[in-house]
Amino acid sequence: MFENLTDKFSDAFRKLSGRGRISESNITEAMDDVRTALLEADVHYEVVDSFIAKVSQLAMGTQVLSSLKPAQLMIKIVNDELVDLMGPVDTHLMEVDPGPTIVMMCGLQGSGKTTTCGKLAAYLKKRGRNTMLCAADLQRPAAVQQLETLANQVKDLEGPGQVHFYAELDKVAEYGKAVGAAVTVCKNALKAAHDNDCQVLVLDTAGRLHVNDQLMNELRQVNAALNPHQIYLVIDAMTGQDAVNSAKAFNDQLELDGVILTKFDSDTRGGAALSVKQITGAPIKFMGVGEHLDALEEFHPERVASRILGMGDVVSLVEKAQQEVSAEDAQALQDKMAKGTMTMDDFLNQLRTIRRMGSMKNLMGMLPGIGNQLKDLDMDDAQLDQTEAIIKSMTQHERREPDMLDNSRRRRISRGSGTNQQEVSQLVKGFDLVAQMSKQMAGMGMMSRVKAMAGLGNMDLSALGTRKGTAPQLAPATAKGRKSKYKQRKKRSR
Ligand SMILES: Nc1nc2c(ncn2[C@@H]2O[C@H](COP(=O)(O)OP(=O)(O)O)[C@@H](O)[C@H]2O)c(=O)[nH]1
Ligand SMILES: [Mg+2]
Repeated sequence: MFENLTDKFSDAFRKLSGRGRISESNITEAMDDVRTALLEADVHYEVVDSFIAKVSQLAMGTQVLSSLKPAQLMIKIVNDELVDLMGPVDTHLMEVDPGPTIVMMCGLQGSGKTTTCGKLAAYLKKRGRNTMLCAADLQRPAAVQQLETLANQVKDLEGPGQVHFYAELDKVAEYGKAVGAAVTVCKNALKAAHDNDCQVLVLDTAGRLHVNDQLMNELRQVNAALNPHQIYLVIDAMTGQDAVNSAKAFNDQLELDGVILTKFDSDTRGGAALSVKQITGAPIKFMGVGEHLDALEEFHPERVASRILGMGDVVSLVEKAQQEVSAEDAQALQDKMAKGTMTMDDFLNQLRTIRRMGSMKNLMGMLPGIGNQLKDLDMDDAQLDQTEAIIKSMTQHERREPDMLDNSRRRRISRGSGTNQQEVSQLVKGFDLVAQMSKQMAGMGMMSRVKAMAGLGNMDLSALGTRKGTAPQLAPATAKGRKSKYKQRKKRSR
C-alpha cells in the first residue's frame, strides 16, 4: 500500500536532508518532487495544486527550532497537511431515535458495496445494534443471494446485536420493466426493520460500471422515497482519479454524508484516499482492508498519513520537541551557552526534558540546546532524582556559579542531598564538561556543529548519572583551576 508514494516522498526529503536550513529555493525543489509523487499516485490535480501551495506557504513561514533539521520539519508539515486533507476523524454513525437509521450505500459496480454492507452489519452487531440488510440491487438474482449469504455469516459472529435480511426475489424479474421496483423493496424493508426492532437499516443499492442516467435516476428515487439519514459512497481505493470523478457525480446527485474506501489492503496508489474528501466534502468514514467480514476499520487520517510517509517516528519526535522546548526557551538557552552562563538549573531542566521524551532520546540529535550532548546519556528516574536532589541542595548562588563549589561546600551538599561527596563531584564534572562543549558549539556554524556532534558519540557522559566507577573521559578542570577561574570571573564582574 502506498509504496511508490512513500518512496518518492523519502527521495524528496532526502534531498533536503543535507541542507542547513529551509530556504525558498530548497522548498521549491522539494515541492516539485512532492508534486510529481502525488500526481503519479493519481491524486486529483486540483488537490495536488492546493496541497503544494499550502505546504510551501507553511514551510516558508515556519521558524526552524534552532537545530531541527529542515527535512524533519518538512516531513512534519507534509504530514499535518496530509492529515488535514483526509480528515478530520468522523466515524460517527448518525443514529436517530426512534430508529431505524437508514443508511444508503451507493457506488459503482464492483466497488465493494455488498461486501461492505455485510461488514457494517458485523461492526454494528459487535456494538449491540440490530441491523436490517436490504437487497435493493435487483439487477441479478446473484446480487441478492450474495447479500443473503453475508447476512447469514454475520448472524454466526459473536456480538449482542441481531442481523436481519430483507429481499423480494420476484422483483428481480420486474427490474428494468417496472419503474420503482427498488423503491418498493426499500419501503417494505423499512417496515420490516420497524417490526424487527432494528436500529439500523442498510440499503444495498445497484451499481453500474460507469455513472449513467439510469443508475442515478434509480438512486434519486430511492433517496426521495426513503429519505435516508446517511448516504455513503463506496469507492475502490485502487481506482484513483476515476473513482474521484465518479464520486463527484454521485455527490452532485445525492449529497453524500460519507465515503467508505475499500481494498486498502491491496496495492493502492493512494490517489482516491487523498482526493476524495476535498473533492466531495464528505468525510471518509471507514476503510475496507480485506474480503472478510471483520476487515472494516474506522478511518483515522493520521494513521494513513503516517503509513504514506512511513516516517511516524520523525513526526512524533518533532511534535515532542516543539511541545517540550519552545523556540524562545531554546534561544535563551543558546544565548546562555554562548556566553558560558548556563546554570545548574538550566542543566537540570534539560535533563528533565530528555527524561520526559523517554525512548525518543536516540533521535535526540535534533533537540535544540544541550540535548545533543546528552543524547547518549542513559539516566533512569532514580539517577535523575539523585541529580535533582544534589542540585536542590545547592544555594542559588552555587547553581549559577558551580565554580565556587570547593570541598567544604561539596560536603555540605552531599549531606543535604543524602549522597556522598564523590557523587556530588561527579555531577559537577559532568556539568563542566557539558558547559565547555556547549560554549564551544554555540560559537560554531551549523556544519561544524554537526561535525563536532559526530565526535561526541564516543564521549562518555555517564558521569552525569553519578553512577560510581564511571569517570568522564575528558579531563575536568581541577578544583584548584576551578577556584582560580571563579576568582577571575568575580574579578571581571566587579
Ligand atoms: N481485498 C479486498 N477486496 C474487497 C474489499 N471489499 C470488497 N472486496 C472484493 O471486491 C469484489 C466486489 O465486491 P462487491 O461487494 O460484490 O461489490 P459491489 O458490486 O459494489 O457490491 C468482491 O470480490 C469482494 O470480495 C476489500 O476491502 N479488500
Ligand atoms: Mg453488490
